[in-house]
Amino acid sequence: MRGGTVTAQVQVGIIMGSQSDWPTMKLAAEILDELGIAWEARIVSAHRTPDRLWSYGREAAGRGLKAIIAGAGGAAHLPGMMASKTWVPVIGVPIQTRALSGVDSLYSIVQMPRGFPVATMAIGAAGGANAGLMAAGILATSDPGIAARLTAWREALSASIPEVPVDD
Ligand code: RP5
Repeated sequence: MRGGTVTAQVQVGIIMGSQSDWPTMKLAAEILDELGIAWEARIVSAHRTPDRLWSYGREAAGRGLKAIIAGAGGAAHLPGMMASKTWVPVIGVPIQTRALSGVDSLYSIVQMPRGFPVATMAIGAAGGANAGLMAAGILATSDPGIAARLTAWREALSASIPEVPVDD
């Protein structure tokens, strides 16, 4: 089974509808690794493995997960269905698709009815990375160590941005 720091209590679940989503979803995992947050990754498809989705959602809170990052493309029902099964915050990542460039994924994830929210990120790579940062921010509210590492990460990013543009 794919996971980050195997000795630590997993705090973030990264789920996706297909193996083909992993290149986007692993961008979230890389951020979590940088911030020292233990994660696990699972393929959990709303359409192809609905029973897996149901049991993952039913067990999420009891297993100690503090956030679930859910990525899917096309008819992307996974994040919303997961939000219907658990109160653990669900962060949705719209996968960039070939047919409709991910607008289909975005619209499938973002328009949740009142009562079952999904925190929806940008389409594609930026959304994958930002999902990791969003999960870290949720954990940082109750973990000073993560808060300190996230603050340092953000400061390093700001410091890396040049003030003056140069020719390519
Ligand atoms: C969705 O269908 C997955 O999340 C994926 O983005 C998309 C295509 O899946 P594959 O046909 O590549 O397995 O369920």
